Amino acid sequence: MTARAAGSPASAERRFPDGFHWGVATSSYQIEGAWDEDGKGPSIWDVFAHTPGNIKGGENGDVANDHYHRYEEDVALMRSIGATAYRFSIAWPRVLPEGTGAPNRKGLDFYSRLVDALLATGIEPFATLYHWDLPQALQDRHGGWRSVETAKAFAEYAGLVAEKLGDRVKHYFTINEFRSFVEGGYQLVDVKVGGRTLQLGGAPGLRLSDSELRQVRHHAVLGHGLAVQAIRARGPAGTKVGFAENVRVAVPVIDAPAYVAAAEAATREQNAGFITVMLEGRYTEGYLAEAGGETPRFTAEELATIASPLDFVGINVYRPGWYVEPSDEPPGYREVPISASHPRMQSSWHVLDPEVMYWAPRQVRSIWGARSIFVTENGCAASDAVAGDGRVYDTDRVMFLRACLGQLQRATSEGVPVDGYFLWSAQDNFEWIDGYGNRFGLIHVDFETLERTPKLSASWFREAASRNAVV
Ligand code: PNW
Repeated sequence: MTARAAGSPASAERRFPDGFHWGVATSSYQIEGAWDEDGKGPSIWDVFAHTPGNIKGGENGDVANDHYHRYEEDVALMRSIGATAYRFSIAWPRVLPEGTGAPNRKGLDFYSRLVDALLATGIEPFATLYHWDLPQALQDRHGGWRSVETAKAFAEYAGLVAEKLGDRVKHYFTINEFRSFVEGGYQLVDVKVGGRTLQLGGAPGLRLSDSELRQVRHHAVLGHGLAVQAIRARGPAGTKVGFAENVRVAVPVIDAPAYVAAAEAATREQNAGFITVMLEGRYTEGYLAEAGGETPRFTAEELATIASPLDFVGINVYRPGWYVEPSDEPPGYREVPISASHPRMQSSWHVLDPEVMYWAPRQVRSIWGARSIFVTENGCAASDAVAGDGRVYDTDRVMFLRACLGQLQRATSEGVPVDGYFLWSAQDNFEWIDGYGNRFGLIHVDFETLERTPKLSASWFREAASRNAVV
């Protein structure tokens, strides 16, 4: 037995593979501000947030973190907390104010300067092309993703960005969370909480039928496929592309073969309109049977486009989709209800189970044979506040990250090909309809003064990134 010096790391360090990316993530509308500066056109989120009653406290992203003007400070902060990669999104209406047509040079310049600042400090840029802020012009002209015209416009825009930034940005995610913006934006739901009715969802705030919704989903995945082709056609050779989807993962209640198989079948079916069709090029029989023939309307050629080959699969992983057990009845699995006392994190939807971070990438490989996977988001909201000594003690987030990354490391140690992890989020920011109350950042932001303060979790992240291990 060899003795260890007191305080030195355990010899059996839970390390990640060499070259693993330690990233942080944000999105344009949630941090940039400058909503109508330098020729930017309005997005559906500008319009939605400016409509009274849509956002908690009447808040909006007009200023947000003012990242548009403070990006240099923010890049330096990311560096100081040990990030080696940064996933940011590009605001489509900043680049193309009308959605199509003549590019806005000042908008493109902003992203060009951001990318230069990242590369100068040794942070690899990963750009998301659509994180929900559709140009309002396309909503007005075509009804947004209700029309195939928006899918075609998206490909135009994606190709343009790959052409302009492709000399420096080598990794693109087409669309962030198809499920969230389609289900939330095109089919608002009412939830009764304590006698009050809350609207859950987001821009553009429509209430379509299930049948119409299936067509919107189809246009979204088609837009992804067309964008992949446009990026390959117009970006430099070697440009890499994938999507970033909030995969709904069925977690087996028991780690036994019949449960694991039931969970895989459930995950494949429950993602039929999104990941499954993008990776398989077909809608499942279950999905089409449920649809009853009316929608989605599609051609074989469209399915081939939707399933254009990808370089990696990006998954946002926050919570278990649901728990399942095997069943003798079709479809061979049964959902197990989540108990009322199940632990949660601060967001109303955030059921806690770190093991989903093991099952999600494992299933993406076992169901679809993915050869490169990125966790494009993971994190939690917490009731962070600056203490009297000026520090932010987010012990719950430290616990959450250690547990989740422990499960991710378990997956990589079994050979699941995960090439990087992006923590949501680099900074506290505008959390959609929840406004600024739900803080997800490693860096605290005072939304009065816009002062940034790294939290305890940022120290944890820096240590983990520098050791490439769970700490
Ligand atoms: C993601 N859920 O949304 C988005 O990509 C981010 O913009 C957002 O700020 C972040 O996660 C935190 O909410 C989600 O219900 C929305 O499990 C809903 C869920 C997960 C993520």
